[in-house]
Amino acid sequence: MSNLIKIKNSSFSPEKLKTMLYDMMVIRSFEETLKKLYQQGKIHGTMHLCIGQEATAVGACVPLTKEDKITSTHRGHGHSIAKGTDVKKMMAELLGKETGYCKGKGGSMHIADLDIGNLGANGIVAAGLPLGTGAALTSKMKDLGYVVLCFFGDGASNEGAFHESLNLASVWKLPVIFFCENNLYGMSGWIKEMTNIENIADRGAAYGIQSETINGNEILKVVEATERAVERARNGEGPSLIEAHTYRWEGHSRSDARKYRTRDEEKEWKKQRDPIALFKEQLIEENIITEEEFIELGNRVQAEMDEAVEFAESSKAPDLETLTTDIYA
Ligand SMILES: Cc1ncc(C[n+]2csc(CCOP(=O)(O)OP(=O)(O)O)c2C)c(N)n1
Repeated sequence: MSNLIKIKNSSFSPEKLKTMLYDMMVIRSFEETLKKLYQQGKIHGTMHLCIGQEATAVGACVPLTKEDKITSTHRGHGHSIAKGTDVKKMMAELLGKETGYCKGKGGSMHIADLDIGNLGANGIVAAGLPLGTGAALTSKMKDLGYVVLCFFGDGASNEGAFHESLNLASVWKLPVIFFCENNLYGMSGWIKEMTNIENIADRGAAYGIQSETINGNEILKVVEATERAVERARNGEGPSLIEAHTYRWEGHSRSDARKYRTRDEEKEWKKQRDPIALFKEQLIEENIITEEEFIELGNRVQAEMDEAVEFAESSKAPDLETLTTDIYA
């Protein structure tokens, strides 16, 4: 615990700190619920879960306003929830119902909500970076004042789109934050076999971008680093690259037997570095919440999830006649 940022020195009210914990718990509960619904055959296709990565999603969105934007990845449920995307409409989308964000025709990887600055999840690895860079260019050229934060994975940092985006964002001094969730694996590819550098953040130097590597499982460290980057962006000092170390507890997608890593490694991350447990302990240690209040938060999360499932299950499936509407190919 000694390495954690002291809450008493942080600028957040107890209420705000509890909201951060609550939001992380909602993300985990949302995905635990998806797992069950998937097993019951109520969710079709696949999905990519971010259980274990809740602190990066929530922490990175805390310093953003509603007007600021995010772009996400194929592993986007947590990012969306952290930015304020409606959980009920997300649940309906995953269950393929017409009350979902894409009327039930997009599923897990196509959730966006422009009203709250969520420019969307994306099935194409690294595609969120040029999209976010473009949105940041718009912000700068039209003097709109918003900042864009692009989530991406360690695997995505090997794509050309990553390098082109960083280069242009730097040259044009765009208000964009490149936020890498380094969870050690891209599908079954271990980072040490995929890159020959110590830190992905080191790549920022090649483009003249302010970069740092942080512990992505400690939410306040994520918040602090993102705050610094947001301030730079708002001051016209251009982009930043943040590499946050974290871990996805589940497989890459539902069909992954996780043969490329050991069960001991997984256990170690779950036991020692669970972002929710770490933050909860910290809040209890510093008398921000009690064990009873934590249980109460858990009950509230469960009620929110039950409501979302009820909403999704009682919603209508799209009519067959709409099969070819809203299609852009
Ligand atoms: C351009 C492109 N190449 C390959 C794929 C297949 N693919 C989907 S996810 C993934 C791994 C991405 O790893 P990373 O960026 O580290 O994100 P993580 O899954 O770890 O969150 C790959 C290779 C894809 N969807 N798009």
